[in-house]
Amino acid sequence: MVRKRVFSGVQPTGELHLGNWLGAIRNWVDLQKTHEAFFCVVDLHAITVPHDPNLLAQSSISTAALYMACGIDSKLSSIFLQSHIPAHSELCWLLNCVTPLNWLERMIQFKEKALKQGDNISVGLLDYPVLMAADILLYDSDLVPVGEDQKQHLELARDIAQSRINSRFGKENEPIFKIPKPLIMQEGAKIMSLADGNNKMSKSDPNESSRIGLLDPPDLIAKKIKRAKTDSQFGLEFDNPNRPEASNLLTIYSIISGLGKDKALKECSEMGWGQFKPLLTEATISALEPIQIHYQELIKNPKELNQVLNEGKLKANEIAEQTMNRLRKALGLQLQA
Ligand code: AQP
Repeated sequence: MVRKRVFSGVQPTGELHLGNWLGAIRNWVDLQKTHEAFFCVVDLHAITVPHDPNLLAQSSISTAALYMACGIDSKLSSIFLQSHIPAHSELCWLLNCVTPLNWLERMIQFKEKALKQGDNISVGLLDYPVLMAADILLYDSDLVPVGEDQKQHLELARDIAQSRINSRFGKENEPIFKIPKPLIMQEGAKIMSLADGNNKMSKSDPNESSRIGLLDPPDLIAKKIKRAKTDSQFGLEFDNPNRPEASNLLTIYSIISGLGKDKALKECSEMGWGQFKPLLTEATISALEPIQIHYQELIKNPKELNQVLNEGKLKANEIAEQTMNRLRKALGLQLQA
């Protein structure tokens, strides 16, 4: 039986955090067992905001190593860097030429990030969702596991593929692009900041205490959880809109302890913050320990890491070129003789 294909990625804009793991990578680990999986380090996305070239190079390798440390197996999945496959940029340009500008101007992530950057906004930031559409469409992906925050971008990718390419340039029984579906995992779909339960946990938040990095040492994890915002009420609970921090921290605990929502609620509904925070700290430290140990082994061996990335690149490039040839031909771009 042909396995369905999944594609996803994280941008190497800093050290991966609990949100990236619980909302994305943790789910990839299961998906790779039943799907043909492509997991990309989306470094071209990372330069849509101001960046330091040395840090980006380091962070790209570190992100790939963290994928593996979290359980992405290079025998089951193709792991590669986006910038190593030229078709991402080429497809982005071709899609740019058919994407209405106002579709991009209404993207929530663009509006939020543009607001933070004042008058220093690049065209790349506006174009981020088109590059993401290119990433997904290149690999004829069936499913794209994303967090709730990326759902709007995936809708855009589907609209571009269907109404701007397949309907205009494809034949009825021969669509150029496969139309991907989002795969939103409910549990952990959105992990919020430790400093404000109404904001997403984010790599680019200037407040480092707002997130737990996957490589944070135990004492730092303890410090961050100790400082995490709380409220004056007793007992932990889910989904009370007036208590976003309680819901967020209990969600984190329910996932990383492996207890699930019902058992975690039963255990913590009568607990004060003073009792709950050490419990969450201990569960977080133990959950991250094996990832950190595996990461240290991987990062010491750059030759092996590069080999994994190279194998991933070769496989990804082959599929990407097949898609590009279909599109180039349909758009009237001459294929090389
Ligand atoms: N807080 C989160 N909760 C759940 N899932 C999350 N993801 C990111 N943050 C959370 C999921 O991780 C995947 C990759 O994200 P990304 O780094 O490519 O982009 P992002 O969503 O913009 O992540 P950050 O951390 O907020 O990065 P910056 O600060 O650089 O923009 C996606 O599947 C995303 O849903």
